[in-house]
Amino acid sequence: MENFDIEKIKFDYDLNGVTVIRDIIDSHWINEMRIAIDSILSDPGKASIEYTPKENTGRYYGDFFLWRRNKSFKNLAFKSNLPELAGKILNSKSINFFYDQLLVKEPKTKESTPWHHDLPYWPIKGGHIISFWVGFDKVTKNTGAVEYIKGSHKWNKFFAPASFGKNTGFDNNYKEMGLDPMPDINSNLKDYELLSWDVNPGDIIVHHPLVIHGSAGNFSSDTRRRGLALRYIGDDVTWDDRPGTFMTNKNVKSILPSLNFKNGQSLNSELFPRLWNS
Ligand SMILES: O=C(O)CCC(=O)C(=O)O
Repeated sequence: MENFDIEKIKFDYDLNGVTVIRDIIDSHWINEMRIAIDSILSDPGKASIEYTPKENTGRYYGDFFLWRRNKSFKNLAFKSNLPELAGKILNSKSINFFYDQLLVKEPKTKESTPWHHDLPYWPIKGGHIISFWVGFDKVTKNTGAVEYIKGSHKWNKFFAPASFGKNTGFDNNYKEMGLDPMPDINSNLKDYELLSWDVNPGDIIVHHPLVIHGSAGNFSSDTRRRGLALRYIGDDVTWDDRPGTFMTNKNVKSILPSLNFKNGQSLNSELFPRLWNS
């Protein structure tokens, strides 16, 4: 592992639910991934979502499981230092890949990412779950840096997922869960302590599956915001067959093999492969 203070990262992650690690992704990955992202953007996948309505400027593009159709996404997720880093932060003996999610906000994109936490979207349970948000541009508040509510992973709450865009079809899935909606955070911002970082390509943000987060649009006229969230899981994670999770969405299902996992079963499989052992 690189020369950074893993104990400090673990401390901040446990306390705040999020932290930043500077300069951890080698520049060859950044260059390769910029090409890969542009190739995906010019040939959108079957489960991709255009969150920006046609009449608006900019483009907010979302997509899932890119590693299954693009070698560069697979190489970054599988062969970089990230699986080992996940194992070290989570104190897990093994690490499997859960999935990757592309979140691009082109210049002049007004659409925000609503406040949400990730775990309610997912058909899994356990403590060994972590996300790395990797940017391929310099990202600032003006271009849509993700903001996090400090310590919200410890609220002991499980709020209903919010759909990232209108008419995406996901709302119907999420309604099936019957969970309480996220409180109106934007109207009460003074009640919350927010954390966010300007990041350069090479830096990553590490976040907990229950920390509440969201982002504004990309208000720049010329700077892109290409982000990729990589989700890793460890020893104690099992399948949780709750209704309405994002993998029950028909478009997401269309890009996956059939999911025959039973409640409580390990995910270790071709779809969620083992990437690292201590
Ligand atoms: O990139 C964004 O705006 C949101 C990212 C996010 O929700 C995530 O990484 O889980």
